[in-house]
Amino acid sequence: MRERWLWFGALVVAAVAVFAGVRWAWTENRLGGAASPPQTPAQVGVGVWPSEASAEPPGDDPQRFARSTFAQGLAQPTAMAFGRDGALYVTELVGRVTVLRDTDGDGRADQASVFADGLTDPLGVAVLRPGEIVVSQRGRITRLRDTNGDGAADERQDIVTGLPVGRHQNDNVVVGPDGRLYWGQGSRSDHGESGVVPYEASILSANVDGSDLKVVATGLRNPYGLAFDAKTGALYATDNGRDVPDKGVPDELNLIEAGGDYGWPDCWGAGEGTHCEGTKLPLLLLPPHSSADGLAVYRGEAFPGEYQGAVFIALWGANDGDPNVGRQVVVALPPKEAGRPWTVAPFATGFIHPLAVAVGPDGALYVADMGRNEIVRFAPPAASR
Ligand SMILES: [Ca+2]
Ligand SMILES: [Ca+2]
Ligand SMILES: [Ca+2]
Repeated sequence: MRERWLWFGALVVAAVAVFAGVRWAWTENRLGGAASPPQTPAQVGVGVWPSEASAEPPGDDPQRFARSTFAQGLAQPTAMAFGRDGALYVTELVGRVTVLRDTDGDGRADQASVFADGLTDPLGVAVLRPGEIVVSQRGRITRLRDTNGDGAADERQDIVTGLPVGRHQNDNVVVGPDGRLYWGQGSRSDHGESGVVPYEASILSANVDGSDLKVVATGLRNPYGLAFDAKTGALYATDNGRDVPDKGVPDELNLIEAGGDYGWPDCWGAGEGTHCEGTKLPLLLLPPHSSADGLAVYRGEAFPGEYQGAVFIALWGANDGDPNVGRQVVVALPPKEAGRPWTVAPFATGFIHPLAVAVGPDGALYVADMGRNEIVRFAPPAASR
């Protein structure tokens, strides 16, 4: 599988290199940025996995990063978001939202409390303000608030309902720089075999009260993770490639442009399949069936400067259980010079099913491992701080 993948990657690089004549004007492609001219696949370089010869993942090297367990005993954590007060809200697949706090700053949570339960398959959480959150649960976006300061939500309102569900559902949710909510909306089917209904396989946005629901971008089969770059305003989203035909459809990292069509159901990878005309290519191709899911853009100050603007992505792993696919966190780096493709390499291994990634107010990287029911923290070793 790996050799076949490397061949595929090499062919993609060769094909793109032949046609790459126009610089990737990425600053023009930011969501809400200046209108960009129509792009054809030939105009963009697509990064492929892995971009470098394999070295020890930096997150596995204790000389470079201190790895510790921030919290254990969760129940299938799916998404994480920090509040301004440093509290970490974690959705768990059992239907719960747990709040974790590290009150003494030792990098280990010492308080855990249930903020809400009775939710259905929550896969996303965004913090509006301390004590007020938005959760993406199956078919609904729900706003929850703790009005009396006891640490548990006592107000609950479904602000968007009737979202399409099936094979996938609405995924993670974030607050954009414009104050609106943005979330990924997965497809009901693998490749459109049961038709495509409005809103499915897209990036959606609404006001924080649920009004003014809009489609931001289309053609994303299951955009599980999305994140804004706090510095540039760019919006990134992962996507899980279709299963049929089972010949190695890659997962993706995408830069989301308003109005963009990202190819699903018919077009995938770097212009494979059919009906690719006018669709947006991904920034990066990731291994087929790796399940590229949660992601975070690094703008903290703790990590070495080379990680500024890096996108950390959790690869959950193969749903057929193949232990050699995914099950790691990778780091995608923007090109150092315009016109070059993004690069991607392993960052850390040793997970069962990493799913969510967040950057803390301390600049550390937090990874929720759904397989181990724990949250792992990566920080520079104390000696180098
Ligand atoms: Ca602590
Ligand atoms: Ca309360
Ligand atoms: Ca795509």
